[in-house]
Amino acid sequence: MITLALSKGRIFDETLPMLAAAGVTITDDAESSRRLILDTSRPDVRVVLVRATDVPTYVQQGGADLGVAGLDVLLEHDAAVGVGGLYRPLDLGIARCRMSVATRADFDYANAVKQGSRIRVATKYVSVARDHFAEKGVHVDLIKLYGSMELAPLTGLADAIVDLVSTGSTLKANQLREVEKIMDISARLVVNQTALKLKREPMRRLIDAFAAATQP
Ligand code: PRT
Ligand code: MG
Repeated sequence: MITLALSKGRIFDETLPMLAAAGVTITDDAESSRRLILDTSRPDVRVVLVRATDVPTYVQQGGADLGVAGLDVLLEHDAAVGVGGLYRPLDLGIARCRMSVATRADFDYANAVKQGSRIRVATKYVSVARDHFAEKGVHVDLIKLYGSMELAPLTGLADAIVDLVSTGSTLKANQLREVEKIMDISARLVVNQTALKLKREPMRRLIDAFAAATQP
């Protein structure tokens, strides 16, 4: 049995066509059923639904043989617990977005950076943010949040946020503006190293099928 960990939402939706290209279709209705283990058209492949941030943990600890997770999630996971046991062989090119710095329109970010001021930055991505500002030599006080980052500059909790941006409409709706792109983000296929050794052939075939379906 090969177990693939996915998270509900855009990762699941965008992985489905890639799985289909690999000859794997999900026979359970993921949206309507409350099942967390989904059967597929292949008796030797199943899908488990976990929180996006739990995908690396499942794969690393062997709860799943492979999984699909955003680079944002993987980088934070790596910083917290390390990469041991986890292969990250493939950029799937799906769930694309960018990680950026955003501020209120009345906050002069460029000037604050130039002046060497301390900037209060709220984010879920503390590790990526810390590395980014350290590299730029910008002094920051990082404030860890678990969601709704846009609220932080609006309430005076922070001067800036580091968050994912796709269309930009969430920032716009909250009168924030993107002032700096940190990196491009897309989803990666991560693989448990031990599973790859023990189930080499079927795992390789599935990974190769993902590779063939990857968007350039
Ligand atoms: O929602 P939940 O708390 O369960 O988990 P999650 O937010 O981690 O999962 P999900 O499904 O929202 O995101 C899974 C992965 O999709 C992320 O880890 C990213 O790698 C990727 N991805 C791609 C995105 C976006 N695009 C995205 N736009 N993840 C989140 N967003 C959010 C962003 O945080 C912001 O709130 O969408 C909003 C911005 O979108 P625009 O289009 O308004 O700019
Ligand atoms: Mg979300």
